[in-house]
Amino acid sequence: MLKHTVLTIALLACLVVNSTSYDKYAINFYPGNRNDEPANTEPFIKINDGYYYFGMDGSNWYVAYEKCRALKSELVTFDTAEEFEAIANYLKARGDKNSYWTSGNDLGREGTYNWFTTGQKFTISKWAPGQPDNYKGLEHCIHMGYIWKSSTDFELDDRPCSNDKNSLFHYICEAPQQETISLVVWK
Ligand SMILES: [Ca+2]
Ligand SMILES: [Ca+2]
Repeated sequence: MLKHTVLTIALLACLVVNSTSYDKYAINFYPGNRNDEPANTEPFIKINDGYYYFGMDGSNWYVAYEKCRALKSELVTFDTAEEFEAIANYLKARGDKNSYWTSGNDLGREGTYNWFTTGQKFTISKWAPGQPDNYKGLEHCIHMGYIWKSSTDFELDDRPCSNDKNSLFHYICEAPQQETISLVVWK
């Protein structure tokens, strides 16, 4: 949608420029949101530089992914420890100790944990003690939560992606990075 809008503006700009004097009219495009115009990002919540949706219905990993895709987003990927901490702090601030699916899994290659959204390997070390353990050889999808009864913070763990009534978790969807432009017309 955004690309179409930009293209449409660009085409209109060409028409205006072509049909009028170059001396009299100039159109400048600027990246970003120069006047901090409010943008409606519902149902996504802005946390640091990202936009996230917290799905509160219990779903297996595949259903969670489908629900994020239906919102034109993906299950969350933690590119940095800071991003993980920001989400954990947000949940802690609202007293939320639920488990949430992420896009992480080792479905492709057992023992190799990638973010499904980006294809990148895990670079953060937020595993709960003793995890990932691939318990009974059935655990391939990664959730964040208070993993053990003794846990005092959010950490990561592998659990069965589906076919497990004890692994129906909430989920975090992450919207693609937003791009905004400002259009200034001089005349
Ligand atoms: Ca596994
Ligand atoms: Ca596990």
